[in-house]
Amino acid sequence: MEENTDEVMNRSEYGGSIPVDNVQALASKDLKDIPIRYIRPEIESEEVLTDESLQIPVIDISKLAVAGKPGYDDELDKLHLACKNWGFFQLINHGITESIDAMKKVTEEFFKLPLEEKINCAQIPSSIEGYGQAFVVSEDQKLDWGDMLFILPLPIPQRNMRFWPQTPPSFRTTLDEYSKALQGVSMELFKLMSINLRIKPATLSNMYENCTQGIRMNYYPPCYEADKVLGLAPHSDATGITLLVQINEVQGLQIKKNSKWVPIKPIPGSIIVNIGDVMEIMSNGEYTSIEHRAMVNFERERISIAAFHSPGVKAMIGPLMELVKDKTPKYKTIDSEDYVRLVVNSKLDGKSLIDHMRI
Ligand SMILES: O=C(O)CCC(=O)C(=O)O
Repeated sequence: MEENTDEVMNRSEYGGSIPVDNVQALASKDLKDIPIRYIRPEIESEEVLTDESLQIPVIDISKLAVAGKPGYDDELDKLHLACKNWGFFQLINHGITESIDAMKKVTEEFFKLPLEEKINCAQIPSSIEGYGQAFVVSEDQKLDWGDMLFILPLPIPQRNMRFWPQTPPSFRTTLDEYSKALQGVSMELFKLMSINLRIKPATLSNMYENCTQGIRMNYYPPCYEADKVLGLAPHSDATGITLLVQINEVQGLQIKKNSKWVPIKPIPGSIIVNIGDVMEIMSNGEYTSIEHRAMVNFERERISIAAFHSPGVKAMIGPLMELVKDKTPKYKTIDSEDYVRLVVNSKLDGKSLIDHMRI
């Protein structure tokens, strides 16, 4: 697990987040009132669907292992429709249960550590990695009811080990293993998406082979005003695809469908996959990134682990040439570094980032 300090310095030029209070510590105090910066009056007027029959598609990736086998074509179609119409699906039979379980365990242990230990991995000015909060870009911005540990495990030569916890002792090897396992699953998904988008399989795999992978471990403490705060503000992911798992059965993820919030019920052991803005842009809008948010529980903590996969730093972010040969591009093309700068310096705000890219 080596690191290359030159590259790490380049990464830290992207900018960071303004430091704010640790929410886990705040929540452990006997608060009389939740500070106003966490209160989101808009939540009250937004409709949340309670009809549990509306759920994201479930994709069984074991049916997609060998082309032509019974069930293959149907599952491939299902995947295409999930990417087009939902931008979200649950992936089952992915074969990496052991890595996920191990990662869940060390993440839970990390957040249980006293604050003095966790801040050994704290964010530093101008860096997007570390323990703290992300996307705080102004002093009067509303804040999320949650803390996070964000690490960029890939590409390996650019790892910055100062942000990798040393407690619990197996954290680093577990994250290393988890990162590889998830990269494997995402490459499989890119291969299948290439078939569905009718582009050369090498187009996406070349772009994502040396991908930038960010893993964000989100900790949402319980809140006695859980109906007035947000664990994570509404946003679409700025990246290619995201693979998300949650540690316990406490629900919190909601996605926006037809202007209403739909609570997601994760299937135990599944991975929730979503299309990010980069994939929407590259597919010239054929696939859609979807706004989602994380709610907080009144009594119980919630922990989720999101793994974001973006093309390598040399890639251009724009519609794939193969898809706009005979069509008008709907999005601009910019280089990866400018795109990352745009992401890091924006607050989470629905799909506003992709609006900057729309032509
Ligand atoms: O906690 C969740 O379920 C959502 C996490 C998420 O959207 C993110 O980390 O970007």
